[in-house]
Amino acid sequence: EHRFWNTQPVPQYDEDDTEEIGPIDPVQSADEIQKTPYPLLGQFEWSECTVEDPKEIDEIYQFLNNNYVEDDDAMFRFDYGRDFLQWALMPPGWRKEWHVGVRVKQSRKLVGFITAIPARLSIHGSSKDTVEIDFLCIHKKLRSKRLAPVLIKEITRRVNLVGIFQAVYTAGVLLPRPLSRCRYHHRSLNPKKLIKVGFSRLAPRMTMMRTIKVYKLPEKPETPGFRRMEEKDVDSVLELMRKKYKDYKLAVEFSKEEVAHWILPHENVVYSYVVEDPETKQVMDFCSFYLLPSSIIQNTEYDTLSAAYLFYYVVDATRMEMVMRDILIEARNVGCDVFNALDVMENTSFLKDLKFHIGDGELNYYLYNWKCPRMEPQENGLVML
Ligand code: YNC
Ligand code: MG
Repeated sequence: EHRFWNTQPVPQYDEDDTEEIGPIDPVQSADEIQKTPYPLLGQFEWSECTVEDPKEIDEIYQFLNNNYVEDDDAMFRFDYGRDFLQWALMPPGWRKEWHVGVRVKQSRKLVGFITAIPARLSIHGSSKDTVEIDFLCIHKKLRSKRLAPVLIKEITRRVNLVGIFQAVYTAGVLLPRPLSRCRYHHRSLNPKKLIKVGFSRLAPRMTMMRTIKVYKLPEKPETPGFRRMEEKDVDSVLELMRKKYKDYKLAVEFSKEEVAHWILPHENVVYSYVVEDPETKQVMDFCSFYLLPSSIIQNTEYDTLSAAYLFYYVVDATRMEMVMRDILIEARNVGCDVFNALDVMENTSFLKDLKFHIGDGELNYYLYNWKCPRMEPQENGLVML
């Protein structure tokens, strides 16, 4: 029943789980790869987006703000900001030809979008140059016309042209075939607002006052040596990540430039902290979250839900709960209503004690053109935006 995905180099549902690791389709030589873009229906054309241009990023922002991912009940829609999108789409090694738009020829209106960024991954212990695919979106009025497969084939062609044949992507929908199936967990920071907008419900036999008390957090972080990450910490964070992330079956292998890009604090986008040994001043731990609000689709009182998402971290097990409580505090202090975390990495070791509740949102991880054994969420060290 997957007219498109059944034709693609991905494991199919009826295939046995494999112990084998490797590509599904053989590597193609440069002259085997089609040089011209896939054809689009007459009224549409391909358009490379200039994301560093304030006008174009605003256009992409508006397009995604109106058409991108919603929850199943259509109550909330992701509201990736302009600064966030520029950060997400321009990491070291980014390429303009991988910011693919579809426009209506006559009006120049943006109606489709898909992106790739380069990422070196470690998959079951071996390194691989891949891309991360994200922000696939088609205008609401053009849905179910089989346009998505054309966008996917076109980005694949553009990535293949530079000699990359594997990709990683995540989606809420179930497709052939997830490498790992993860779940979101949510920690209320502003329970009153979350209840008012229908994100959460008052538990049976609980009053609003008691609920607020349950989720109350200290005023400021309490781990000795906890502070914001600075430029001088990049080498230490890189070192911590290199040691830790090789233990996961799926992880990014960041360069120093990538640590600086992805982890250094960036107002309204990404927030990162280190724990410094109070005596030696050595960086012992780091942790980070990114900010991704959602539009509240129909509420007269509020139009935005402010959410933090747990991003990368390396924290010694003995300090895990304390450091994670501290970043909840930081997120609350920058105005977040809720803190979200997947069940990946070591997250399940603190989710319960820190009063996270399991959500109904699922996040499936997929690899394109790579067969390998499936993995449990806690074996997964990759966080996508
Ligand atoms: C999805 N999210 O199953 P079959 S996540 C992949 N990812 O194909 P049509 C998807 N495929 O089942 P529509 C998908 N959603 O018949 C649907 N599909 O084989 C498949 N929503 O196409 C679907 N953004 O054009 C079906 O559907 C085929 O008009 C149907 O368009 C889909 O960014 C979509 O959720 C999602 O904007 C664009 O609904 C549209 O409905 C929409 O008739 C709201 O499409 C926003 C939204 C998706 C967020 C994301 C990751 C995308 C990964 C794409 C796959 C990348 C593969 C690797 C490529 C590089 C390889 C190298 C090297
Ligand atoms: Mg379509």
